[in-house]
Order: sequence, then structure tokens, then C-alpha cells
Amino acid sequence: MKTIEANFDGLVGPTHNYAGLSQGNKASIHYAGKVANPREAALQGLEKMKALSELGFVQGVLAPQERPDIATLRRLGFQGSDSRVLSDAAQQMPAVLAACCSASSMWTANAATVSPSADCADGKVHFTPANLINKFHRSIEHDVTGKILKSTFNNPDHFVHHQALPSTEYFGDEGAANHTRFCHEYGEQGVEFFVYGREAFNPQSTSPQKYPARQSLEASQAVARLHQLDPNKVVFAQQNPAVIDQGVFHNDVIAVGNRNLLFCHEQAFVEQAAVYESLRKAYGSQDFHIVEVADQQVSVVQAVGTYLFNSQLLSLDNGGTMIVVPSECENEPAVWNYLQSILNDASCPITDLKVFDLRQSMNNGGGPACLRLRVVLNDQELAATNQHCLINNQRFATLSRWVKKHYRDQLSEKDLADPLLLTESRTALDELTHILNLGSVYPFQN
Ligand code: SUG
Repeated sequence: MKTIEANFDGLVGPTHNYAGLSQGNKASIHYAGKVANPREAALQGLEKMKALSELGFVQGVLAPQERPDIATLRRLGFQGSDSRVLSDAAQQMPAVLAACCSASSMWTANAATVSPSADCADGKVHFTPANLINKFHRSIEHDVTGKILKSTFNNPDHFVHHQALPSTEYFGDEGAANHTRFCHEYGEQGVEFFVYGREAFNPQSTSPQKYPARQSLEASQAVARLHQLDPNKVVFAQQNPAVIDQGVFHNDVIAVGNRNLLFCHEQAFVEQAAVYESLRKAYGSQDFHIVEVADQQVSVVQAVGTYLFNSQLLSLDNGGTMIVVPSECENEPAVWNYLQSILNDASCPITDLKVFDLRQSMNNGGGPACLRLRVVLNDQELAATNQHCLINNQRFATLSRWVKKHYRDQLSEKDLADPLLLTESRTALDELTHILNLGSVYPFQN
């Protein structure tokens, strides 16, 4: 039986905008208030999906959320018609309205943590939606995320869907952005690597001073338990608080792994040498590669500015590994020179490079790896997956047409209360649920 790693990218929703919602995420704060282009954002994302599917990778798509989130605004006491809810919120609490309009579900690395069936004691693929409790605009995603995941992986013989962890900072969970899996072949049992920012129940533990550590150790441990992982095949490591304070708000901004390869900055983890040792021990063979980047080669500031580590590492049929980076890497000489040097180094497992323009997402702090959720699937599990959510040239064409029909090419804060935006968004999403055969996943459809 063949087992592959599929990448499920988030389709950018029609309300993509720059609201400066994520303290600790430098790009989000820097671009606050700028005019966004939702149409371009969605098309940039689709181009990446199409390109990777054409290269032979299994590529899926996850639907966006309903935004503006009228249901949440009503929960907060806004009443009357939908237009009234929007106008009152805009007048009384514009920051809350902006949060309820964010298209942040596009970053599906934060949608959930996924463990492949080979790692889970019951032999099924496990999904735990991330509660994303640290940011209000993200904390309102997990309910619908769970529904979308259930419609995409809709077969209890193969897929187990857990509830998100309790919605409290004690169990702050950011999903796959802080989770990496190492394995020899995708179908074999792997090592699951959970990176946390702080220990919620240990007041003595170290944590960042300036910016929040979004993931708690206790959340990572809970996910490992829920997924029935073998404790000998799980490694927990703390993210270096000093780099969180420099804008590394998720581990996937400073480290990425695939198969037997870890690519990371030398300042990524607390007690980095011990982390490497634990990974090697859990992996169990000598064939484990670590490509560590020194601060002298690429500084943390440069890594955060270019998202070098928010890359995708994809296994090629010829045994090589392709690194997928955002075009910001091309524009920073230190990073670009570094990438050229590893491609020219025969001993480095990274052999190929692909660059994508993802600027619309990057301006909110979301690179290639943020935009995708990895789901390892064997033949049967892939066959049990909703086939309408897999990208091929035809689906790409349908989705591109759909984006061009429904999306605006400009959006700024003053547009968020426009009742027409709500109508446009719902019309688009209703059509999308048919294209992707999702059934009714949105509050407005129930
Ligand atoms: O949670 N940005 C997202 C970016 C998430 C990136 N994901 C990963 N690293 N996996 C966040 O900070 C900004 C929205 C705004 O400011 O309008 C935002 O939510």
C-alpha cells in the first residue's frame, strides 16, 4: 500500500484584509490598515496549489470560514438585522468587527494537528482542531474548522475527529504550526515533534517577555494523548523564548521538517543539542539529517522577514527534497545566497527550489507552510477523502473562475461593515460548498 503526504491549503476567503490583529506577528502589525486585494490573495494561493499538483503532489483545498461572522457578533450582543449588527459593531467596536471579518482561516497549518494512522494506536488518522485561543479573531475558527474537516475527511472507518481543547490559555493550541513529524517512509510509524512556547501549569518555567507564547506544553501533551501516540515516539521541545520575542510566533517560522530531515535556525529551541539528541533517539536510526542555519548565515530578523523556514519540504520521486519558499527569500541577499549554497552542496538533502509569490498572505505573516495542513494518507484513506476537495487542473479552473466572479480586488477596514460584502461572501461560500461537495458547514446555511 502506498502512503503519501497530502497538503491541504486554505482557500483565502473573500474578506481578506489587513487589520493588524496579531501582536507578536511583525508583518500583521506592519501592514495594519493597508488596502488588501482578496482576489489576488486567493489566486496566489490557488497558483501554488496548482503548481504543486502539476508536479505530482497530492494537493487538497480547505474551504474558508463565513466572514463577517454575524453569529459571533450576535453572541456579543449586537442585534437586529444583519446590516444593523454590522453597522452597530462598526460604530461601537470597530476592532471587534475587524476580528470577526478576518480571513485568517486561510493559514491551515493552524487549523488542526493531524496524526497519520501509522502513528495512532487505533490505526486511524486523528484530527484535533486548534483552539487558537491566544487571538480573538482566530479563537472563533475552530467550530467551523471542525465541520469543514469532517466534511473533507468524512469516513469514521478511517478518520477520528476530536473536539478542540478547552478554550483557555492553559491549553492554548495552534495546531500543526507547532508540530512536525519525522519518518523513514510516510506509511511507517513516525516521531511526532511538538514544540511549545510555555508551560501553563508551571509558574517557574521560562517564557517570552514581550510577545505571547501561544502554545502550551499541556496542550501539546493533550493532543498526543488524544491521538493515542506511542510515548516513545513523541518529543516535546520548548521554543526559544528569545526568538518568540523577535517575532517567531509559531515554530514553523523558525523550523520545518519532513521525513528524516529537520531544517532549522540554530536559535530555534531551548537546549537545542538535547532536542536533537531526543529526536535522534526517538527516530532510532543514524539516517536523521539536521540542517542547522547559523545566525551568522541568516539572522533571526532575516528569517522572520523572509520566512525562509516557513518553507515546505517536499519529497521528490528521485529521492531529493524540494524546498518551497516565498519570493521574499529572493529579495534578501543573505537568504538567497544561503539557499544557493545548500543547493550546490552535494551533502545537503535539499536538492531543488521553488519560489512562489504569496505576498498578499505574507503581509499578514503567512508563508507557504502556514497556508498548508499536512495530512499523510494511505491509498484507502485517500480514496475515503472527499474527492471534490482535491486539486487538479479542472478544479483549479473552477475555483479560479469562482474567485474572479465573487471576490473584490480591494478591501480595507471601512468596507467591512458594508452589508453587500456579507451578501457577496455568503453567495460565494454557498456556491463553494457545492463545488467542494461539503454540505452545510456554515452558520448561515443552517
Ligand atoms: O495567526 N496572521 C496569522 C498568521 C498565521 C501564520 N501561520 C503559521 N505560522 N502557521 C496569525 O498571526 C493576521 C491578521 C491581521 O492582522 O489582519 C493574522 O491573523
